Amino acid sequence: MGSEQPDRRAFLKKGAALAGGLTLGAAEPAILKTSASGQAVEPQSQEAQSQEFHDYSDPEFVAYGQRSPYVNSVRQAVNGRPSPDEFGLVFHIGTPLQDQMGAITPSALHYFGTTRGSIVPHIDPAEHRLMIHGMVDRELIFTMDELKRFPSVTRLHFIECAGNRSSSRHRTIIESHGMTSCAEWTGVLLSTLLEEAGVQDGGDWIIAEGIEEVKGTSSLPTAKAMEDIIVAYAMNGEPLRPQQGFPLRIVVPGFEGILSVKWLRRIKVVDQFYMTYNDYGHLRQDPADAALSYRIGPKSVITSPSGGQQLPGSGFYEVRGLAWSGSGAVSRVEVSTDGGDSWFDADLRGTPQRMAHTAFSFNWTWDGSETVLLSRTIDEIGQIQPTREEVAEYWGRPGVRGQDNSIQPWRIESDGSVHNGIA
Ligand SMILES: Nc1nc2c(c(=O)[nH]1)N[C@H]1C(S)=C(S)[C@@H](COP(=O)(O)O)O[C@H]1N2
Ligand SMILES: [Mo]
Repeated sequence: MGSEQPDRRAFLKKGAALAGGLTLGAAEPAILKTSASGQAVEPQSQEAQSQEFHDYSDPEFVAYGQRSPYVNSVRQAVNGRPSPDEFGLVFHIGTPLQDQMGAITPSALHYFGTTRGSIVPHIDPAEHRLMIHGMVDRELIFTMDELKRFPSVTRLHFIECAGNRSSSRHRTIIESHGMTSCAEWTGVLLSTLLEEAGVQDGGDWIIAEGIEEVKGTSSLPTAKAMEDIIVAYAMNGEPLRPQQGFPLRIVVPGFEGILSVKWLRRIKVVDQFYMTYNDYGHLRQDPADAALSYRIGPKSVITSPSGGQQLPGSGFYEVRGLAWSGSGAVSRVEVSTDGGDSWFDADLRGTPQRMAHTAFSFNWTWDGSETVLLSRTIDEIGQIQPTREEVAEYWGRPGVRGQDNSIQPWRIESDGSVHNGIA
């Protein structure tokens, strides 16, 4: 190792010089000095700054990688109120979207949504079973190993809580949009398992059940199950995280997050929609239009600059954001840097995937005067992300009922501070 050290030192010095060069005129280092809540991030201790190498004696160093102590982006409890049960825990924990680069949310930063507070069942995968029963020719019970023997798929999909909404009270993007994340999910298509079981005539709905005391249970149309629901055991290249449903969950692409049942233990094929705990207040009972109310509308948000950040001064900025739709792939994203008077196409990163976050960017030179930044998504079936006014008109009253996929305004003041632009 001794012979390696001089090389590494030389490299680190070069790296430092490069980073120093980039800070001139670039917005990012200054922006990153504030956390999502707008509070200054604690400066590194002298000791941490002088340490050039990590502690090689720590077995974790070899066993599992950790992020740099200088990287301190964290999730945050959103949605305020605790669960109304004996646990009294937080409902949802939001992703720090303001720091995200690209479409994939790191697993450790994936938002965490629960229906009754942040309890996480401890499940031994060797003991775990998935049962498929009800209106099927063959009732089946699978072990995790058996599930992994089926042909699998790996797909990028976002999950978004239907409660993800913006209001004038929200100061940061974690509060307004943090209840959506995007991961690469691996698992068996539910259609594969249902074909194995043989769905009987009239088995038009399924009920998916999770393992915890208050069951995370959802009704879903069998047609959606046959289309693209994944029974997932892995995310971002490794087993699911416990908070994301270890060892097994469904991912229901494009539908409200509450339907992506975690800690999955049972799927029952049934003849009709059943009102479950999860479904209450979320779905319409009329099967003819119920499925429509499941889908997340075309949506986007500028992640940087966003509320609580601070621009160091006028000049060049790369405006960055995420766009998605519950009805397919994003086909276009438009950005306005003048409060909506003019709109320009943003650059999309990579090939947009269906029901997945797509990263976008837009080159912008800020003249230093107060302005409002906006973005809007147009999806593959031609849907356009609405303004807040359009959404309010739809609901026939101010504010947003139901899902909120409205355009998020970020107001830049002449001092460079960035604020929620909702009046
Ligand atoms: N079993 C079970 N599944 C569940 C929940 C739950 O509490 N229990 N919460 C739901 C809600 S409200 C959301 S928004 C998504 C969040 O998924 P995530 O925590 O992986 O982001 O999971 C859904 N699936
Ligand atoms: Mo949720």
